[in-house]
Amino acid sequence: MERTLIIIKPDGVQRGLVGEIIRRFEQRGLRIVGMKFMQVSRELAEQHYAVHREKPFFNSLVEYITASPVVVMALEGTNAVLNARNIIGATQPSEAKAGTIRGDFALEIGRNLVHGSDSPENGTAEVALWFKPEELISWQRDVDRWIFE
Ligand code: IDP
Ligand code: MG
Repeated sequence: MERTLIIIKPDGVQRGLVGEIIRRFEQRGLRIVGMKFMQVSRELAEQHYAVHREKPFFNSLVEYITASPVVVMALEGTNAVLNARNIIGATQPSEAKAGTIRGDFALEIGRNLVHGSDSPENGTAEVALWFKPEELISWQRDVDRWIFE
């Protein structure tokens, strides 16, 4: 089943939005297969955002994600990547629709609360970057047959 990596960034943790953000993914039906609270190292941040290395905002992005602890989740489900990105909303919060996390709680692109993988391939790669195999649990929920057809 498709997997996506979700990070509740430092602003989400500092603002006390961890429960609210997890709730939105959970109520949609995505299944948690990994979750942890951690301080991100500069090395991991640079690896995770390697695609943005040449961008002018790269340094501030690394500063942002390493500034304070984060909550990282691996979620699984039907079209997990796309469905999670729809829950998160547009990268620029002023373009994010009401009802999305960024549309409801964020104002600025450099304080946009949540990361979500942008393709199934990156979902797989990012889950492998952030989680050791033994930190991921393959399991079934009794309700799965009422969420996954
Ligand atoms: P995404 O998080 O919606 O996938 P990306 O384009 O992958 O967006 O960018 C990664 C993160 O880098 C964004 O979530 C945002 O925090 C930050 N970022 C992206 N573009 C800019 C920018 O133009 N200025 C400042 N920060 C940016
Ligand atoms: Mg991205």
